[in-house]
Amino acid sequence: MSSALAFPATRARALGGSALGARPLGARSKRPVIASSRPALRVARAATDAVVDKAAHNEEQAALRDEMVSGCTECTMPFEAERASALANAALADHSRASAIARDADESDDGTSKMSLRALVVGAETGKLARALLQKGATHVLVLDHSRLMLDRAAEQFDGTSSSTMGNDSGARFLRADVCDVPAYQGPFDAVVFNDSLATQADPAEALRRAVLLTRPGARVVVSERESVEADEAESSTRLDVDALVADLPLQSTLDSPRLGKTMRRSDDDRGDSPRDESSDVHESSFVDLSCGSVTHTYEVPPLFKLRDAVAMSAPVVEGFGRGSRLMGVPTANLDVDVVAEALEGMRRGVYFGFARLPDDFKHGRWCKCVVNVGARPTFADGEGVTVEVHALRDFGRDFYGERMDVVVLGFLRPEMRFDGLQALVARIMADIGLARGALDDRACRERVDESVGFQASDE
Ligand code: ADP
Ligand code: RBF
Ligand code: MG
Repeated sequence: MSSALAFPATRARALGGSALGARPLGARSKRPVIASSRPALRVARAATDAVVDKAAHNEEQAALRDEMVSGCTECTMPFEAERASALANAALADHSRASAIARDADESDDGTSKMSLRALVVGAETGKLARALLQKGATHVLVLDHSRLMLDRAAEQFDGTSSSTMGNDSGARFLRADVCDVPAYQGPFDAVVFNDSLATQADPAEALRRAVLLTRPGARVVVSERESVEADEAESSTRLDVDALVADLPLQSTLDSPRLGKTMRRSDDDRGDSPRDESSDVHESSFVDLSCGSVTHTYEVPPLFKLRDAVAMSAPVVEGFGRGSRLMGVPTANLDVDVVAEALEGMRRGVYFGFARLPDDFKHGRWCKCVVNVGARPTFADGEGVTVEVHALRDFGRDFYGERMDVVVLGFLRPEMRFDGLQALVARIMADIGLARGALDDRACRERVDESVGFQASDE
């Protein structure tokens, strides 16, 4: 069964300037060739090379969708309402923030909640999903699409509705933009839904990474791709491997390693040391729902990115690249990687938080908070090789090359990624530092360190 939606003539309603056309570094990206059940898109994919220009790709997608919309006065999407409802449930149902908001609303005198729940929808379609999200508890929904006409159509869902969902502060907003170009201040989001849009991104892996970076701990990430019921074998076999795309992202899914785990233990996880059933974990966080003509995957950003086990490292501080992260305002003590090689095993590239100290320094011997980057600095062309860089959140007032540094890594913040320049990287590092401070202030986190490593963390 499918519901029909009549589209009357429309006027431009999409908000904001075009974020399309901004060409980030590395705009040329490999795009998988994916078959689509929609003829227009299939033609577009077949016609392009594997290597495409992102801006051109987005313009092409926009044109195709504009054409699709302008060519239909009555648009029928299979399972439109059912699918919107199922996706909104996946994004919000049992969401701890959604229940907190409901509690908050219950407790407030006028029944309105002061808390917000922000959702990001990538792929406007007919606007039904944005509407379902608002009905099911989201307070803000930002809808992205490359096609202005598609956004206009989706926005029409909200014409004539009560002003309570269309005020400046809450409700749905429509933005013609690429998900990779959404500025951090639009978030953080509690839910992100790729609404049949991931496969048509210029670089699906990068789009997912960027989206996850816009989320807050505990957020849901839902990826749903439409698939025709009569999908043949060839079509099913070229389906996006979403689980593979999220493999490097801090999403709750499978356990990569029993020691560090891709899955960071939830702060409220009371399963203690009881053995985890790995297979059931997979199904809890990621499932494929073939109803409503879609394949849907649901993931969760761990509420607190705590590692299952703390990782202790102790190594001399060596010279880095001399580029001077101090110029960035973020000096990083580079640890001798040969000395910490064993600890690094099983740690994936990315940004971590924990505590650090200079054990041989009387004045600075106490533990202080730190952020740690384990990675290859893809923003810069300074070559291969993983480095371990520790930025201590303390003013030492001096350099300490050659001295031993102890580090206890407690949590994972995000995967390492390539930024469009120094400014963007520094802005993100500042956000990392904020998140790390918050996580390390958490009493449970500190107590766990005290227990597992046997030290009393300084209050700095
Ligand atoms: P390099 O490229 O040689 O690593 P950086 O510009 O990253 O140079 O500076 C790092 C050096 O700054 C460290 O090796 C250390 O001696 C010093 N330093 C001073 N304060 C800090 C701090 N808070 N965190 C890390 N390193 C610091
Ligand atoms: N470099 C990157 O290229 N991408 C990153 O995502 C990245 N994240 C970092 C996060 C933190 C908290 C720190 C301290 C460094 C990070 N770096 C990253 C490394 C940075 O490029 C490096 O410190 C400087 O280039 C100096 O070597
Ligand atoms: Mg350094």
